[in-house]
Amino acid sequence: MSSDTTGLMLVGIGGGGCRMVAAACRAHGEGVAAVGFDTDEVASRNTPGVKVHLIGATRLNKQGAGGVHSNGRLAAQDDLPGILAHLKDARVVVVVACLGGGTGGGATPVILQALRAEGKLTLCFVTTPFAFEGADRRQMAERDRPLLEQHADTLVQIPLDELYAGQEQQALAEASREADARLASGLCLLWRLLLTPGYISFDPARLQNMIDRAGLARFGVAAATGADRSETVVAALTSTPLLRKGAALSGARALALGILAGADLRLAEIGTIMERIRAACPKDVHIEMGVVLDACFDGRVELVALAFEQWLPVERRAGMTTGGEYSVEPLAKERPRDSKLQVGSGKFRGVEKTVIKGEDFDIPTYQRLHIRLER
Ligand SMILES: Nc1nc2c(ncn2[C@@H]2O[C@H](COP(=O)(O)OP(=O)(O)OP(=O)(O)O)[C@@H](O)[C@H]2O)c(=O)[nH]1
Ligand SMILES: [Mg+2]
Repeated sequence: MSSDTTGLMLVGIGGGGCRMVAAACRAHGEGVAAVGFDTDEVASRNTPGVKVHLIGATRLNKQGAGGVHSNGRLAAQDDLPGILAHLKDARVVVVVACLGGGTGGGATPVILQALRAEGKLTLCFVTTPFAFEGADRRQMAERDRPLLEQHADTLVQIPLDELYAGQEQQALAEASREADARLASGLCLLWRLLLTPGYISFDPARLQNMIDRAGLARFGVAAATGADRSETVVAALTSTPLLRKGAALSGARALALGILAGADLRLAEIGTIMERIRAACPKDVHIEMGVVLDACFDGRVELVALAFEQWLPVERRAGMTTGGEYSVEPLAKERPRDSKLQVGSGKFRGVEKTVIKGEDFDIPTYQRLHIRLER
């Protein structure tokens, strides 16, 4: 579906990213402008709910990036014009990818960088691998993170270990279904908040303004029913593993909060929710809130929150474009790019090298850091 009326687009990259976007679309029903990109033809056919386009097909024979970061990057670079054509009507692109694989980790920074160059804003959700997936995948994810921070306007990192916290004794299939459903329903709630004309609205333009001034963020959702639902829903939100870790609310510089409820939501309940949310945040936090009333939420209250760790003053943004003299420590995404365009050799011939602070990130970590591998 096209984004031309809303300016919003949801994009999955790689196998996990596309599956999550598909799950969010299925949870929402009609009306989500969404698309996916993957290198793996078999996986791309297994995402009911979203159309997934193959990238890097000539280079990778439609077989996936095989966990190799440079394959994902090259696939995105090969097919960048086609990728951007699918996103041409969007002003704000919400990107979802799972780090640890080659496509999500390699293609996502390339696509984010190109979207920024086209003047679009990006809100990027990435999961990082489970501890049990091993050190290699974790290191790959850690390697991807600086590039994502550099190219996304707002980056939300979701460690899978935190998403699954408390579910360790559950069967893997069941736990993963539940956790994916939770993430998908979070994205779906965000979409409802943005697209349903609310009494107090939080529209795509507001989100656009927030992600333009923010950097890193955390994401959480919570639901409650019953007489004390306005108290319990805030308690549930503040104790959700994704928002509890790193004291996300108590350290937030800005907060986007959506309250989604049925027609039975009382004014006093909104008051209680906001009072408790403010109490959980620093005094000078900037809060943007929206309320959506929809019959599908009858009897319950749901909260969706994006807690921003950074919040730039508007003047600073203006100063950035006019070369202003502000002395605030630059955020990762504003730092002068010290990655340089360099031409690779061999199978990387003609392709942009990833050089950050003089280090060539195309060289495997163990070689760059001179780590001896056990055999
Ligand atoms: N929550 C969740 N995580 C997933 C899912 N599939 C994969 N992951 C995670 O995502 C990481 C990357 O896997 P994929 O998304 O399949 O990798 P990819 O981006 O397709 O890359 P290649 O397969 O190498 O082309 C894994 O290490 C897992 O941590 C999923 O369905 N749900
Ligand atoms: Mg894959």
